Amino acid sequence: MSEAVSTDLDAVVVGAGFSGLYMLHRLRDTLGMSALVIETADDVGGTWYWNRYPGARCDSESYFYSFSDRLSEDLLEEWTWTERFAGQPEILRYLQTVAERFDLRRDIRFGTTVTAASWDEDAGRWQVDTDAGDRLTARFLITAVGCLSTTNLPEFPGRDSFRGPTFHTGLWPHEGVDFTGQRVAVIGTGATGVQLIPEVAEQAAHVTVFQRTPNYDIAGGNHPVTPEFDRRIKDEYRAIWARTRDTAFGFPYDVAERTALSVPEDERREIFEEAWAQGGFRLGTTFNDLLLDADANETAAEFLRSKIRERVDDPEVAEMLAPKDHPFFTKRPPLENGYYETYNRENVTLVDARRTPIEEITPTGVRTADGEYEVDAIVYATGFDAMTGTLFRLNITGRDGLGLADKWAGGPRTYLGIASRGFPNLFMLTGPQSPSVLSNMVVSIEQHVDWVADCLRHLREQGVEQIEPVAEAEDGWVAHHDEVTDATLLPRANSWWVGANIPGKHRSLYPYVGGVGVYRGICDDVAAKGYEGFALSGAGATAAV
Ligand code: NA7
Repeated sequence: MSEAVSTDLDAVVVGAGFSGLYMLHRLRDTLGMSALVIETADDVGGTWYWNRYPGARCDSESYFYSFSDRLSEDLLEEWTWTERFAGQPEILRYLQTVAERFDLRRDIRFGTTVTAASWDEDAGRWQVDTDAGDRLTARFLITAVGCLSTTNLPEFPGRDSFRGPTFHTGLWPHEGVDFTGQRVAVIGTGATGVQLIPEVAEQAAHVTVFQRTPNYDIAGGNHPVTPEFDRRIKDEYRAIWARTRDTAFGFPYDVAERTALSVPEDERREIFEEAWAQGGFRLGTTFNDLLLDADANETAAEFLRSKIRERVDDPEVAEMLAPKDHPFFTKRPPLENGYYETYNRENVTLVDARRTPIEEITPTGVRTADGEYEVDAIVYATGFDAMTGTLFRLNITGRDGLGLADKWAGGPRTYLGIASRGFPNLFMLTGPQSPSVLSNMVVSIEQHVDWVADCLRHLREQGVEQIEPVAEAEDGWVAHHDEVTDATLLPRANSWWVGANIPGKHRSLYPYVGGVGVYRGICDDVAAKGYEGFALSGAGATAAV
């Protein structure tokens, strides 16, 4: 924690990950505004600062999980990714490079956490308090807190009685952990567990994995980037970015224009095999109805189950790993590199924590209905209170003392997933009801930051002091969001996308599934119409729609 400051600014930004860094650059260097970023960590990186567990890797390909030419053409040319899917240390180095290159750190207050943010109606400003005793005021409050930054540590009875070390993957020690010779319990088999388990199994004496829900893990197909590939990508970057901005998920490839059941079974299998061989999320783009039609979805689900059965030696273990209780892609499918083969090792045991749930953590291990598993260390790969967890921890209070958490007790209510009525001059980058985690995050981050920057420029040019969604626009967006959601299979699974992993959390789809290209079109249209759906007020305001 550093010395307390009291400052009046154009904008306070919360968070110094991808979105906070790019937002600061646009505010300060493009718009010439005064801005300060508040960041809990002692350096930049956000998600990539905290998630240092063994095997931590991005599931989007590195060449498009990076800032586009909108930030810097030179950086695109100079930076070379070493792997198809970059590991955490490399992404962190990339973000540190961005911070250095644009001299961003001087306007970031590290080691400081926002404790409250309140709208001061009389002053027309946000008042932001921090745990360092700062009292900042700013016209605009911009949250750049990421979607997966508040960890979920389940309240198992006896959890704190365990005598050995415990770790959460999202708060991994910087110095690393040596599991050599240890018996390790890993709880959780989401995208994180699937990356971590093979790495820990290489080192530990024994790993016991507690799996509550098996996932449809897809082959990652990670490999080093060749100089030829790197050159080709750099030569094609303009076209690549153009495509990412237009497709459904922000990846530079389209969803095929055919339904799964419109092709004969053997041909369908070939299509799945080909996508499987390419690795990554391409499997989800093979047919255009996998997320819409249960029968179509089942063809992909069964293909993935067959892959598990091919790779896992023990048929009983293979059946435990094969998901049957939810459609494919209704929970985020992890990408795996050798995950299933890990269960062929002598030193790995899989426990079905659905059939025999974890009853308690004891001083010496994990107890299920079947008995106690004695271990030396416990790794919680149990995920996050996604999308709203961190926003609520900011204790945001808007007009008339309205708390954001109170307003959203029955689920998020936003306009475009970026603003909420009752909270003037607040922008939430990759907020709930925007594409965010249902897309290539960096493409969605850039789109949000650019949209906010353009909006702030417009407000300045028009002499507008306050911007806030009107009720009809917000109601309309929530209704549209729900309609798009209900047309898909996504509500059918107990995923963190619907908040099902957090006891008591309102159940609704948190990210927007209408598509990155469609969403961008809607946002651009709103801007082109003078920020339709927002009330603009203050000296010189010209529109209130
Ligand atoms: P996830 O995907 O939320 O996975 C958490 C895992 O922990 C998942 O297998 C959960 O089972 C399991 N879990 C959570 N609570 C419990 C309890 N109480 N008992 C047993 N098992 C439990 O988090 P990740 O960190 O893996 O990934 C988050 C995102 O990061 C990922 O989707 C990517 O977008 C990047 P469940 O499935 O809920 O039955």
